[in-house]
Amino acid sequence: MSNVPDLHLNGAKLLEQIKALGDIGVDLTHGGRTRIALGDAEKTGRDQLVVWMRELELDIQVDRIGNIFGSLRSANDTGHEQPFMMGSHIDTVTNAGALDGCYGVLAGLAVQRAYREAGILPDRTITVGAFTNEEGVRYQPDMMGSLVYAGGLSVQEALDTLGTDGSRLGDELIRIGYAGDLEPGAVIPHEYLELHIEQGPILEAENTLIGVVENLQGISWQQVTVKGNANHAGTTPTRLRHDAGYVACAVTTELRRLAKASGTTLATVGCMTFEPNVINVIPRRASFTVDLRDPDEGKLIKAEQHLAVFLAQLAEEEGVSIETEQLVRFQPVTFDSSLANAIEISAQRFGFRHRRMTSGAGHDAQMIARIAPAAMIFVPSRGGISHNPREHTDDDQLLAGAEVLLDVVKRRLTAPH
Ligand code: HGY
Ligand code: MN
Ligand code: MN
Repeated sequence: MSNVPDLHLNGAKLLEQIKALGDIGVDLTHGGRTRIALGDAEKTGRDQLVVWMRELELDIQVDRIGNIFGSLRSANDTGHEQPFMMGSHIDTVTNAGALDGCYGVLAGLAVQRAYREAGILPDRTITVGAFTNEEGVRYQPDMMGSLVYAGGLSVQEALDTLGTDGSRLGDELIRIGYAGDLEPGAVIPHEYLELHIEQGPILEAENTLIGVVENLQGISWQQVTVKGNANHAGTTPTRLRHDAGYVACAVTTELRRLAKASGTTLATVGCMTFEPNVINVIPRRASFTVDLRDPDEGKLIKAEQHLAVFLAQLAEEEGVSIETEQLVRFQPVTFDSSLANAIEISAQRFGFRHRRMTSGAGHDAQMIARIAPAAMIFVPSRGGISHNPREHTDDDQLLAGAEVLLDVVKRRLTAPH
């Protein structure tokens, strides 16, 4: 007789909590919500999550980098059992959708709620984590809380990180009341599973409901600063210019050419500022960011090398100086095949169309994969849109993803392996 418990997902509660969390930090001017890590709106989101964890009578812990954990302990867990962990993040980019990160955290609570509502304890402790600063908008690197948790960045270094606004991360953590005392990584998960929206166009284009995420592409973030000479826009011949603005735009154009030629490398210049930023003055300074990604480490290195050579050439030709600072460098990650197979079997069991795929976006799972078997489940994003107020996944798709999550978890907890 199978000892897999008969559990039921409370879909209405999950959808209600996704909506309620999505209402925190709403930006009525530009749309969406903005809960930048460790800001006031994110604190409100954190507080709301803790209330929902308390309602489930979870054992709540906060670690020194502000990661929040809610555990539904098994009957024989004296506090040291390696939990089955699910999680993601509740911080957002600016004018974000309501699902990125939040869906995975709240679906994890829904799994724990299914046990609570059935009046049973899991055979293994189930922990849900909300990791600090996944987006890396204010403090780099992104996936910071899970990176510290996985031992990839020291707590002290993370706490001393200065934000784009000059604030110190550790001070903000204290200010919002989430400077916990649990040592990050004190509890190593037995396995980790993250449910997330795809944030890309593939599942929708293929009319497929479940993404079995086998791997995640490499990420390289750089800050580039170009120093030229300010001069009069009307009197300075082109050949005499040292135009930092032109250099920044030339790099952006070259990166698009490189990406198209490569076929798999993606290149994004997301931030760009000029000084003095005046209509009739040749920019003396340009500062911009470069986000390069590729599933293949060798191709990512090639893209970085091509950029470095291109910058050196431009500096020579334009008579400017160029400095680069590496903000993030994560190699591609392969997820656990046994967990991926379990996700695929679960999707088959439900009769959901599914396909194996690579994650284009970075996720906390890529960090936890350093210390435990980890994998991800994707559901479709309408129009492939994310990091945008128009981010959307249909309710039945959200619930299908959560059903697969619950199914995989309850079977992993009861299957000897
Ligand atoms: O940048 C990323 O891919 C993630 O959203 N932090
Ligand atoms: Mn995310
Ligand atoms: Mn994101």
